[in-house]
Amino acid sequence: MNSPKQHNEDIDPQETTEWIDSIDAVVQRSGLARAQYLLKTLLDRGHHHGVVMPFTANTPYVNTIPVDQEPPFPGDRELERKIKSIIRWNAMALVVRANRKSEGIGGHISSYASAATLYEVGFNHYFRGKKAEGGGDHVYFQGHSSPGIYARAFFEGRITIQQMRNFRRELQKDGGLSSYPHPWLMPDFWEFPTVSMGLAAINAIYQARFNRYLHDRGIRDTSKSTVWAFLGDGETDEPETLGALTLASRENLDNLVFVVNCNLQRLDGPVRGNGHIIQELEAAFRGAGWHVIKVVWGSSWDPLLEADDSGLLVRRMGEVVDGEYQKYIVERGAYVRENFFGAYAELAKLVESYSDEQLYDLRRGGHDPIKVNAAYHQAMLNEGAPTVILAKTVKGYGLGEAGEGRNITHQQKKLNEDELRQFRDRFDIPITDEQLADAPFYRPREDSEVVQYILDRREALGGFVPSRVVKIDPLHSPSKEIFTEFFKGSDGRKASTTMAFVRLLARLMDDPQIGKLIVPIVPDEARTFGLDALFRKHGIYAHTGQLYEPVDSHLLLHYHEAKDGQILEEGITEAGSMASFVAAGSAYATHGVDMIPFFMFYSMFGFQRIGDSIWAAADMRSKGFLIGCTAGRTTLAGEGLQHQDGHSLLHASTVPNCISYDPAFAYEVAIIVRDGIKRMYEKREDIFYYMTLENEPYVQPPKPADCAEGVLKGLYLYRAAEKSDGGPCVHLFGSGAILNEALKANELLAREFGIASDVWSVTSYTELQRDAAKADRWNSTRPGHPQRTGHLLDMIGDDDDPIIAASDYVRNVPDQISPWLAGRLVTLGTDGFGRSDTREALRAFFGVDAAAIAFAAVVALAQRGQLSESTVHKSMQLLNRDSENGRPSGSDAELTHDHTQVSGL
Ligand SMILES: Cc1ncc(C[n+]2csc(CCOP(=O)(O)OP(=O)(O)O)c2C)c(N)n1
Ligand SMILES: [Mg+2]
Repeated sequence: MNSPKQHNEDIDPQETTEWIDSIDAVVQRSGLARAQYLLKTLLDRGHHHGVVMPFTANTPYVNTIPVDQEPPFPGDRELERKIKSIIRWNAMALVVRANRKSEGIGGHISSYASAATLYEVGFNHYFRGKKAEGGGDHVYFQGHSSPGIYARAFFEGRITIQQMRNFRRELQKDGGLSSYPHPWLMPDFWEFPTVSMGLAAINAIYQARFNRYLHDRGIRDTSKSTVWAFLGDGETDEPETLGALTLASRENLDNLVFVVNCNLQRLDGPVRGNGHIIQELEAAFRGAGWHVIKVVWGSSWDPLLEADDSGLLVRRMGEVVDGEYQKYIVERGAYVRENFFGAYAELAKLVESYSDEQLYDLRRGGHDPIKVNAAYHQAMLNEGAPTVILAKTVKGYGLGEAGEGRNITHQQKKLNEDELRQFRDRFDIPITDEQLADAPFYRPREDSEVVQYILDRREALGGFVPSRVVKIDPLHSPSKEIFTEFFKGSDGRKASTTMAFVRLLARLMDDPQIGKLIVPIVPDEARTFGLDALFRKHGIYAHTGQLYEPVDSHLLLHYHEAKDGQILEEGITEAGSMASFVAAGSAYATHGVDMIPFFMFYSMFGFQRIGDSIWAAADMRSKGFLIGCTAGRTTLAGEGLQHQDGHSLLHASTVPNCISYDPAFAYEVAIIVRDGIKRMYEKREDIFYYMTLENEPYVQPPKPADCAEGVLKGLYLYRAAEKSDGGPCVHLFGSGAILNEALKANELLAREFGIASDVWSVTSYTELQRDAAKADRWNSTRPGHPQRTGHLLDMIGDDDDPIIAASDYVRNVPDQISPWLAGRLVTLGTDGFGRSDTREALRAFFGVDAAAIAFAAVVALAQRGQLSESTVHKSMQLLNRDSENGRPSGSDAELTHDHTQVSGL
């Protein structure tokens, strides 16, 4: 009945024409709404008769906004064209000059060349600066279009010529310009680090949602702010780009606009040579509930489309694949005539009166300010859904032979004199033939019409964009009592560090000063961590409020959503949760308000899964606490290798402004959180915290006196050795839940072998290592001066007793400190894959339990000649060690990795 053949073939053209005439007449007489109603009714009727329409989320391959609905252009087109041309030139010169000076320094010409109109219409008419009502817009610039953004700032007079000369050479004396947007390297300029593809998209979505959250909670009026994200079409292949689209529509984020620059190319070649990236994206975005505006064709196509009565031109537009469209740019007009229009006699006739040159000049929509403005204008009016603008452009626009539309264009860094001449002529840049070879920067005089125009526009729109402004008073830390409660210990009751932390969080949220600034974020694991206790009191944020009665409403701790809810329960998306963390943790800069995010996640699915997003948070100088829960390879029993994290602390050590801790006890957690709030929000350090928490319940001891400094610096003596004169002695380092194993080992060693041991809690090997390395650097340039030691040496000094360091993490974590120790460091860790079993079995298996620690201590002392061979043999029997490999007797020998606990056996 409904074979595809029947869909496509017109078996009765006269009947077809009658139907078309009818709908035309309805549109003319009664308008679009009536036409929509009739068509919908017809479709329903057809459905009733069994006419199944093939599903399509696509509209024809033409502009979404009809010509007669385009608003008048709001600016001076001629002046704006001149400005844009100069910016194009300077952006190109920026890269060309940098690469002449220093071969291989890189930079990109062709991306901005394709996006110039998209940005310039935004700069002149839409992007609102920080002085605008409500604090302005948040604009995510495509990272490698930075040359164009610098060129504009140079035009605006806020980047010097010296900086322009040092593009990508930041280490020069007079400063330079960072390759890509970066709030550390250019802290007054860039707000959002974007160049890791895909992250701008997801971060922009959650930024827009966070703006709503601030509004709904009465913290900031963000009703006037728009979040703009400029993305590449190739970039949409990243899962992060499209992965959170439905959140944006579900939350009705009409404060969000994506602009996808569809130049049909990525780095190596076409994005969808055999298809249509614009159509593919249209379907994805429409399907996800976004408002889609396609900007495919420039105004020069309007008369042709107007004359296309039969719809054949539109059909042809949809037939030609992207790879072929790319070819039309590289070939000349005759090729376009023959291959595009020539496919149908009717189309060939349509352009009979056009010269080849005119055909070649038929522009794409993304290069036409009128079309781009119409799209932005509509995006601003659109309500109830986010908008995406899919703009068709040409990669390397204006580069001509040097790379316009060519596959190599992404890598083009240099132009010869001829190519520069072509560029100059095409954009009418007032640079003489003599100056040309030098590719000089050009800035019109301050009092020129163009400079005044652009400055006036920016003034009217609330100041320059991008600009990063941090204007905030230090926050007063919450009262000490909130924390000291945790110093008392759990009075014989067992509690995990996670339970202690959640109680601390609840207390902080009740604090009159900072309570409302706290943003608990969780990806569907609130119950696992005990965070559900906060649901009822603080509410889960939902813009719509709760539209249903929860099934557990009769329970005290019921699921409770509210418009002013404080908790961000993000569902199963660590990437989305991290994007919320970034938005909250950078609110001090983006909104001038301190928000304190606590993002609690399964530690395995943190650094390992979303490490790049964490790096972006670091780039963005975000503050807050990442809390790796259910941490530790052996402490999370039963879950097996995908869940058991034994390495996140190693990952964390690589992020320069991330302070990481592996606390053992509740009081350590409280000390760390207190200091974190103080350092980040009172002393205004741009750092953030990573803290591992476990779910093993044990008695939480009271805080020993004077340990706070050691907790924060990474190491303190928890239990001093009971030394007998001349008797053997070791240091036992323990972290997190494994500190308890070290304490048990301490007793075992004393009882069975007469070995005294100091037990130290090591809260952070990374902080110890950083501190020691810093002291080394300081000392290296001050020979003959009193040398600095750092906390590790202050504590251990030149004591050469062996150190047995056990943690629930890979051995590389404690190994970080080995260069500074006089005594032998024996590290016990959880290298290799995890497996599911009880804690006891896992700790024995990996060799991080009390027996393994004690055995390692005996062996280390024997190797120094402080114990006899017979003691080693005794310990092997007593501690149940296999004589083959020192591991527990009878344990699985088929290991993927060698977990031998004590090297040198
Ligand atoms: C995650 C990530 N992978 C790879 C790159 C390297 N890279 C930089 S630009 C680019 C091509 C971009 O193509 P597209 O998104 O279409 O942008 P265009 O330059 O065409 O505007 C690539 C692969 C990157 N920046 N980030
Ligand atoms: Mg592209």
